[in-house]
Amino acid sequence: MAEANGDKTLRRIADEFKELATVVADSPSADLEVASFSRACSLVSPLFACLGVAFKFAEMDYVAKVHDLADASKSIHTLQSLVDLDVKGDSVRKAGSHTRNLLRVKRGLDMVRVLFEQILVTQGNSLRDPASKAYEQVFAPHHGWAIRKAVSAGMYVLPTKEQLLRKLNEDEASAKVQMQSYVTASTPLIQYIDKLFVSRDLGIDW
Ligand code: 1PW
Repeated sequence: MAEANGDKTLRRIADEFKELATVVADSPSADLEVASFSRACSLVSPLFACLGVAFKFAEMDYVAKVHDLADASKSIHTLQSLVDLDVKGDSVRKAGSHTRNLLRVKRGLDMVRVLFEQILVTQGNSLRDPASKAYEQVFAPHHGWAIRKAVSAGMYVLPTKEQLLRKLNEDEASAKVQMQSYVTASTPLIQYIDKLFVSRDLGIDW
């Protein structure tokens, strides 16, 4: 049983995102701390690692950007002020800006959300359809030909669902509960971040 094991990656992810969802549930103007956001995001990194060597680059990119947000949290308290500082400095879209990294990290969270959603409704042991759908929906529109090509090659060397669950120390039933819980909690959080951008006319399609 997964419960008997010390490693509860999925449970921790689900719990932290539930926390964040309650913070943003009240209002779109609620303050969300950069520190708690980046801490929750860092829990998702091992998931990318579990998807196999093909997603090493995705993992490295995600980890670096979450790390940048964690670093920013030392001097910037909320996500609102993080975005507003870049607006003031005219650096929203600049490579490496906190706001730009936030948008990329949000896409990582969204991709995991769609991935889980698809795993929950897909029969069988292959992750290829769930992962392809998640990538197509969230990242593909923003990636050039070379990256899309590399990712689609990576889809052929994904672990099976069974292998993924084993790495996560979950059985089918416990994984379902935690995945559904992440899907439910991450939805309002992702909407909240989108609103941070849209309400300032920054766009989210870049
Ligand atoms: C569930 C399994 C499926 C798919 C995972 C695919 C994730 C694909 C992400 C690959 C990203 C690695 C290459 C880096 C791309 C960067 O150019 C790009 N980053 C992202 C996350 O799109 C933009 O980053 P930048 O220019 O703002 O530093």
